[in-house]
Amino acid sequence: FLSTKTELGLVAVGFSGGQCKPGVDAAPMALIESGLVEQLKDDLKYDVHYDGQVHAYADLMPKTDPDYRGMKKPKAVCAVTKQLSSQVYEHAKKGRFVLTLGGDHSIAIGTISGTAKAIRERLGRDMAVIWVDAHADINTPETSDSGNIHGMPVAFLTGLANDKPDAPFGWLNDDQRISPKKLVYIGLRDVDRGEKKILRDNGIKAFSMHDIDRYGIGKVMDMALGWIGSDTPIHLSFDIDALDPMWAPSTGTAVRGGLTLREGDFIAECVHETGSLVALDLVEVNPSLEEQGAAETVRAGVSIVRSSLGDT
Ligand code: EXY
Ligand code: MN
Ligand code: MN
Ligand code: MN
Repeated sequence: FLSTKTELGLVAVGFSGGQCKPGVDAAPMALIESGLVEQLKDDLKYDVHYDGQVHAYADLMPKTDPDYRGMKKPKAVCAVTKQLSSQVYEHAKKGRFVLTLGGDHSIAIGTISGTAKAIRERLGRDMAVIWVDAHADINTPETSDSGNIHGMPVAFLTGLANDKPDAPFGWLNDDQRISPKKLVYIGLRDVDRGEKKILRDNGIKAFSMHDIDRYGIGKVMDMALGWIGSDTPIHLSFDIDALDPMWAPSTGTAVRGGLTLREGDFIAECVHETGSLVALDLVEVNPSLEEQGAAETVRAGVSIVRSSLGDT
């Protein structure tokens, strides 16, 4: 589904407005300073297209940003995701693999909408999404208790939460959305009551930690990829909090009982092996939360990216 196997567009997104803890905006720089770009070029032989900056979108930040439908910072998240959507789209429409380093998970509204639109235009195909996370991030503004938009991106991307054309997320069109039938979760263990109902009512495929304990990660990946079907472009959205805090402690909403780093890498390797992966988000690394665990968490993030891009 890519123009060549080696063209890669990199977007660094220093944005933390989808949740309340500062520091997640520093992740792209921490990942890049640990040598990620050189590794992609020198070890994995990618032709990396990177504008050399961590985007903070300061010029897009509104003067005032009152809550709307209970959402916190709706204008800021809207402006950033809309801009990011076109950045990702520009890479994807040239047939490049798109790697986005976040940032909190609200940025997936931008990344997935960008690839979904480009894949439809280039290939006439609907894209699948594999969402690896402790959380389902599928609250609507109305079901959310926190109002944090990083707990809502999937609801907007699937059209389960909508917004009027003139409202913050009114910019999202059908050609930028994904079908709930083409969405698969892996790693869930902290899902809100309202989210569970949404997953059930819409027949959304989800593999929780319980399923991973029962079947093992190998069988779960067979089932997850079987659900999507071969020959379908895949966008992988990887929240570092899917990993157990033992491997990734420095993240805003850590939940115990998660994936080992090896299981996370295995998921990434399996998705890479399909040959259908067109984009990857790595989100929610927050180097400022844990003095001890920050370096460990950044290393885990680098490992997931490398595994997704064919490192073995
Ligand atoms: N479900 C909770 C909420 O909506 O606030 C927690 C969401 C955490 C989201 C993290 C990024 O994956
Ligand atoms: Mn090139
Ligand atoms: Mn998430
Ligand atoms: Mn999460």
